[in-house]
Amino acid sequence: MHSSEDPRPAPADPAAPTAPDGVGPSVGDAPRQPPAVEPYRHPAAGWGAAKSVTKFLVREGEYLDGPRAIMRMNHEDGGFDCPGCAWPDDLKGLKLDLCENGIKHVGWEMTRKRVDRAFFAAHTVTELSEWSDFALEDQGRLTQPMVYDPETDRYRPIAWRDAFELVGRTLRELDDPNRAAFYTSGRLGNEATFLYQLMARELGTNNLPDCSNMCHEASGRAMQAALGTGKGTVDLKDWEAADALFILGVNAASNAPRMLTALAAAYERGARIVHVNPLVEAAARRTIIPHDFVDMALNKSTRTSTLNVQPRIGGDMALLRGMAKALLEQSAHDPKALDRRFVERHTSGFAEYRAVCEATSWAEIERQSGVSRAQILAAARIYRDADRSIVSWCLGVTQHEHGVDTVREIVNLLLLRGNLGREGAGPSPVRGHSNVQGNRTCGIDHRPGREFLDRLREVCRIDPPTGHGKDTVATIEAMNRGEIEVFVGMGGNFALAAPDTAYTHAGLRTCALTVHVSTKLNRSHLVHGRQALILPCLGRTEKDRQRGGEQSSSVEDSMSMVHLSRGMKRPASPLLLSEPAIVAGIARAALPDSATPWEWYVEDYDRIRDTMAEVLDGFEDFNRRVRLPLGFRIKQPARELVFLTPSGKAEFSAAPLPDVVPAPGTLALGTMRSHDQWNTTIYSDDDRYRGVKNLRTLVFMNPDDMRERGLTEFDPVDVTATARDGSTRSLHGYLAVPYDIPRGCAAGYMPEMNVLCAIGDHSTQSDQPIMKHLKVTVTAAAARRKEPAAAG
Ligand SMILES: Nc1nc2c(c(=O)[nH]1)N[C@H]1C(S)=C(S)[C@@H](COP(=O)(O)OP(=O)(O)OC[C@H]3O[C@@H](n4cnc5c(=O)[nH]c(N)nc54)[C@H](O)[C@@H]3O)O[C@H]1N2
Ligand SMILES: Nc1nc2c(c(=O)[nH]1)N[C@H]1C(S)=C(S)[C@@H](COP(=O)(O)OP(=O)(O)OC[C@H]3O[C@@H](n4cnc5c(=O)[nH]c(N)nc54)[C@H](O)[C@@H]3O)O[C@H]1N2
Ligand SMILES: [Mo]
Repeated sequence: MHSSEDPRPAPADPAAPTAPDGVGPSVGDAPRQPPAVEPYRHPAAGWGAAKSVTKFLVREGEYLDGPRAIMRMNHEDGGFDCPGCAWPDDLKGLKLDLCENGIKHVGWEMTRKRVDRAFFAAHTVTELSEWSDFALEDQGRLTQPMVYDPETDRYRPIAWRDAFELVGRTLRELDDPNRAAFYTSGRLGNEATFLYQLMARELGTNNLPDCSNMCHEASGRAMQAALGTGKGTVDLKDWEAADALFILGVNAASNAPRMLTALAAAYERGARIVHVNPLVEAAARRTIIPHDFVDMALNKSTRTSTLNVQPRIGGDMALLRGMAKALLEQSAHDPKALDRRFVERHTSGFAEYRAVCEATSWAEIERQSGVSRAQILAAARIYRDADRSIVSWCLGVTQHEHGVDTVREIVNLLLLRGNLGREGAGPSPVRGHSNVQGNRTCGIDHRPGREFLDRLREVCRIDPPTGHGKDTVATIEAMNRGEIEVFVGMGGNFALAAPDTAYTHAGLRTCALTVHVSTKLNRSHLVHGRQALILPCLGRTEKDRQRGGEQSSSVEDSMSMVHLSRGMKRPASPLLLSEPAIVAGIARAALPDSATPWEWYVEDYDRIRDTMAEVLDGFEDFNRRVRLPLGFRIKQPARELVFLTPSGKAEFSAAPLPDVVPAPGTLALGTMRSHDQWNTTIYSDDDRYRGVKNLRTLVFMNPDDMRERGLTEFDPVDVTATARDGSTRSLHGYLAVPYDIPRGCAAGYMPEMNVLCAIGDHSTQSDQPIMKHLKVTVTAAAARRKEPAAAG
């Protein structure tokens, strides 16, 4: 077990689960305790959450600073925005609007532990590569810029000026700017985002891969095509006004915990809530409202679900189509089942859609969804009875081959009853990172629109490239072909978050230079190019002092609210720079003759915002409006029933149903997060709401599927994924865990299981890696081996 004082990795365990090519699964803090699984019988949030937070704060030594900072989080009077998730702030702004995982995430950033030069002097990169991902991040905050020294195989300190010059020179020497790629993880504030994309485009490339490419790319593409907007159209007021909420493919209690408050309030006022998920997650049961300490004291919980539907993995589209079919059938004698006036006035393509619904048989719908007709009718009835419905979704819907078609089916269903452009109704994707939506709004897009580029050209006086750049998957493929020489990661942990771990690592190692702007040490620093830099930056909780005084950055939440975030803590080290300052430093070095006033921008972020106001739609009067108590909401034409689509109307989509039924002997496996992790950051090996303790290397399986394979609880198994191109990837020694999941389906944790996601297995609709639908076989581990077997 790794304790905080002992930075050494756990001794190698020969029976430990293994993956190919020495790519080890990342394990949490207590890997050698015996695993346990038992059903979780308590409401979500409440005391379990409070206990877990206390344990975390004590472990992180944040006992003094933690609570005070947390009181400042998400406050209208100028605290910092919770870096945890993209759920919007409580509109009343008065209560403590926070949750267990937000607190952990803030604590993670505010830790007192430090990774200093002495640490890097003491450990070679080869040695650090053997450490678990937990152990790496657990060393604390990075303190100064470091450069890789191949002679000693160590990182050594480098002055900021020299670091910028190294990046600048390497970029200047490229014979083509498209040999560089600039990754963004969704934490980056809007001002830094704007400068970052400006730098890439001034250099001459649209190679702007981002975490959205793995997350909500499908949602953006689908809604753009259907409604002429890449975003959801509702806000929290709509959530408060809805009569029915449909929650698809999101584990809200863990990944958007503040949604629990909205669900409990909705249930209490009589709204119906339907959860669609192969697993019945904690948010589909009961909750104690995360910040309601009175309810906590009384142990008073609220139901958060009317109906739980468990489709097979990938079965959502068939289920939604079944609901639409039911409505259309019923509309013959029930005018409420179909809003004909809305459909006529505001939509296009209805006749084709109706025809495809009629042509799809109930037998096919039941088979593809894995849900009985009776249950589909029950969901359709709730939808029909509600005057105002919201459909909300996350990765369970998007990370599939047919993610775009499924999101379009969500829109189809909403259009049938005119659930758009009015209070309490509409599509509401739950975004991931706290500013991933803002990143797109502010220009991180490898397929930028014409209008945006024209405005950039005019206002910023640069000549931006117009062709499509590379997204995440294309970047990894290009690296492996030797076409990318410089990789810059603005936050995130690309080496672990991206699919096909071994292939991604091979790609990163081909680069001439890898640069990571980070707050903590992670795997991406160890899987490096011939030259490598770690550039440590301020976190969101920290004071950002520039020439013009203390600065704030803006962020946009899942519901298009833009507001300011201001850090309040002393920086973890005096040598940290802000992200805008780092971008400006690199830009100046890479573009010495640039007319962009990089340094001037960084002195006062208001200046960046003034330029953004001229370039970005909906940002007029940015500096004033962003200082309003709750910020401002970006105007959305679709919300006003103005559709920027070719037909000028909302478009139905009549796509055929995909075949998602697993071939005999195979399972559809979805990769997902545990409760105690934040993407690639693992807090512990527990997954409280699913009742799991001390185990991450597991496969959740239907008990009948286990029986069929002669497996019982905790039997070691080999998991082999077969890619479209026929290649296979395996994990060995994972433990089978019986779970309430439909037959033919299985689940396990990201990022460890990225080893199984072939690079070529990305959606032909969105290019998103198909992380929720791996085609796998699970078999008893060969001979219950004692030694790790060679991987296939
Ligand atoms: N605490 C915490 N918060 C986070 C994160 C974190 O790691 N930790 N990550 C952030 C990020 S970047 C993102 S994108 C979001 C992710 O938030 P989620 O989308 O909730 O993330 P996942 O854990 O991948 O879980 C997806 C859910 O989809 C379900 N699912 C799997 N396959 C299917 C399917 O075919 N159909 C349906 N209907 N459901 C399916 C799974 O059972 C699971 O409940 O959360 C954000 N918030
Ligand atoms: N198999 C599988 N793979 C997945 C997914 C899945 O569901 N299944 N989900 C995908 C999704 S939705 C996403 S969004 C990606 C996540 O991919 P990323 O965004 O790349 O990964 P994170 O784990 O969120 O990044 C964590 C790192 O960010 C850095 N960091 C934290 N705060 C800051 C900050 O304020 N500034 C800077 N510069 N750095 C900071 C720290 O160094 C930390 O180590 O993973 C994807 N990968
Ligand atoms: Mo995400």
